[in-house]
Amino acid sequence: MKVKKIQADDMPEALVKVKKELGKRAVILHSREVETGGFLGFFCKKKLEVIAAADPEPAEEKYGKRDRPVVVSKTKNTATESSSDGRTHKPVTMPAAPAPEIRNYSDALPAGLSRAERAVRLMEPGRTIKNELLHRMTTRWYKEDCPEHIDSEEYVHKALRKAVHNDWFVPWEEKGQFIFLAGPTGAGKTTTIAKLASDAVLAKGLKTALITADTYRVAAVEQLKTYAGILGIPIRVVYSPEDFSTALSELSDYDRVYVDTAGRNYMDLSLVNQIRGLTDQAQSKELHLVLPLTGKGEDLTRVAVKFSKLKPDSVIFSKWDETGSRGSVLHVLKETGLKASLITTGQEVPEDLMHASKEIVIEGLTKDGCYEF
Ligand SMILES: Nc1nc2c(ncn2[C@@H]2O[C@H](COP(=O)(O)OP(=O)(O)OP(=O)(O)O)[C@@H](O)[C@H]2O)c(=O)[nH]1
Ligand SMILES: [Mg+2]
Repeated sequence: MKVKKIQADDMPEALVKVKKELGKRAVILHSREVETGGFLGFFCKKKLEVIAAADPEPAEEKYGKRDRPVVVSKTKNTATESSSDGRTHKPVTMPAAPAPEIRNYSDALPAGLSRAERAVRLMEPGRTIKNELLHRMTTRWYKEDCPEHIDSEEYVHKALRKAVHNDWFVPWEEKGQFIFLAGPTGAGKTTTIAKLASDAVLAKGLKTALITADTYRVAAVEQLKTYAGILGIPIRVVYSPEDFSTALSELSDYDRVYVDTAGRNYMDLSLVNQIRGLTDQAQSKELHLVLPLTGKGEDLTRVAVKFSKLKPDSVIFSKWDETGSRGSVLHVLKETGLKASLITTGQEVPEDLMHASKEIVIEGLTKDGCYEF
């Protein structure tokens, strides 16, 4: 028996490599996540390590025969070089016409599982979560004795329910008097403040005011003034930390003061610190990061990591309606440990706003035309 240790980014890629290196009769004995590379414990990459084994193929089977069976064994979370776990494995017929080079992972999976794999890929949840979902689905498929037909949508849902945690979300409570929104340029900060202020004034009847520290764009001040005018609430425009201090004392008897900040490149730490210069002045306060889902998951995560220096109370994900790849939500929450509170779903003030939760996010990842199973 030939035994090989193979590393891959995820289970579908591992299956392809195993098939290529050991043939279609190969058996996966164990799999586990390992960290590779890096320097002094930094910059490590997560990989899936798979131990696979195969008996040499009989000479007459080496070339040409179509529809030959492949046997995939149960995967485990610990890696040892021991041989088979003693279980009898049900053979699975693989698709016809094996190409000399397998170009697509999906070729190595039954149709239902490859549909599920494609759905996960299109969500763009980032590599760690994608691998976790694929691992959960392939392990389940194997545990269920490798059925030829599966309900892809149910597979994806169940894997998501296990991978996404309730404690990645926090309720939107507004315990602070001064509520700051910050985030990259064009994220939807001002529009979201208008939605929140409308709710405070019209639904809750709170004494509400606005502050804008976004004086970089002439139109930005006008935009917030328009909303303040419609709601009949005061607005203060601040050009410096001193102005801000004055505005804080002038508005000290208001129940809620929403503070709009200028869109910034939060990859630049000095800009993050400028926001701190404002938030440090307020006693009862909250700070929320607005991240647009139209951005790439990796970029949003980088911004969130820099911004987490300010210990934001939550993340508001905006522009939910503008993308079919909402996996960035999972990417950011998993990688940063920040919690999601709200999701904005359009330009309409005040209605296009909803509370974030595990259920809403899972539905949003798989429904609304994001993926047709
Ligand atoms: N589709 C969609 N558009 C949104 C959403 N939120 C905001 N927008 C739009 O996005 C654009 C930018 O929104 P703003 O609220 O001005 O964004 P901002 O973060 O304040 O922008 P800057 O102040 O320039 O950094 C506007 O055209 C908004 O109407 C949303 O949830 N969905
Ligand atoms: Mg703005």
